[in-house]
Amino acid sequence: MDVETGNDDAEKGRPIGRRVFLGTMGLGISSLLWGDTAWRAIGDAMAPLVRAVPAAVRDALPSPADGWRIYAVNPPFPEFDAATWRLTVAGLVGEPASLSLDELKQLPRSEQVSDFHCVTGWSVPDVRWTGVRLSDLLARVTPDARARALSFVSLEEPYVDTLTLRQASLPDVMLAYGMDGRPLTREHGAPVRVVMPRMYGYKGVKWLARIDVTDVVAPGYWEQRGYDRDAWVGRSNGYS
Ligand SMILES: Nc1nc2c(c(=O)[nH]1)N[C@H]1C(S)=C(S)[C@@H](COP(=O)(O)O)O[C@H]1N2
Ligand SMILES: [Mo]
Repeated sequence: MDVETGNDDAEKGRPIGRRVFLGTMGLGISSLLWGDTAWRAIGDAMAPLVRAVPAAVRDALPSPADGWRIYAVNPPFPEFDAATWRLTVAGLVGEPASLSLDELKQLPRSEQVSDFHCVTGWSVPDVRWTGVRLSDLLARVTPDARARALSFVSLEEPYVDTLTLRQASLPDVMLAYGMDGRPLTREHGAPVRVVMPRMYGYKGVKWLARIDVTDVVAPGYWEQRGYDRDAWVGRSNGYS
């Protein structure tokens, strides 16, 4: 296993030649290599999402000045109710869990500053995330020997995405309940979203409801539509 990326042989999504080639080019140049056509095609693929947001919701969006674009596949955004919300962790684990937000916050608190990149080309630098390292949560549920992947299921159906167990165990993978010093807002996925800074934003499931621990990697929402499963920033182009 390559510790820096979490890859191992079984998890390589692409021929090694291309991966190494793009990997050495870095984000800026590999973006150029995409060329206009590929870039536009990806932009167009996500444009309907933005148009699908009802006017009332769109008006509530934060100013574009902060760099974020708010995405949802099935607006309006799910409503978070602290009295009923639970994060369920189930599947191939020794100890399934069902945690309230307060219980989740009792797990070791972690904070990091990282850049956020959407595969369509926009980024937000220096986002300060507060939450729980996924590895700390996994330690609590103890995945069993067959466990290989995690499916992150959103309250917003049918949004889902996955990480392999190795990827999920990288130290900067978090479940975030705070952003830039404030509780995570509804449009950004309250109460909790997945944060995987080394991969494109579509891996970061908002309005998280459940984590299924599985023995196979089930394709996520955008992966079912042709985007790379291993969405390493600068080393995946969004197409498989
Ligand atoms: N539930 C859900 N999570 C989601 C998405 C979505 O449409 N629904 N979009 C993803 C994509 S493609 C990106 S780039 C980020 C955008 O985060 P933001 O809406 O907080 O800006 O959310 C990710 N998580
Ligand atoms: Mo995205």
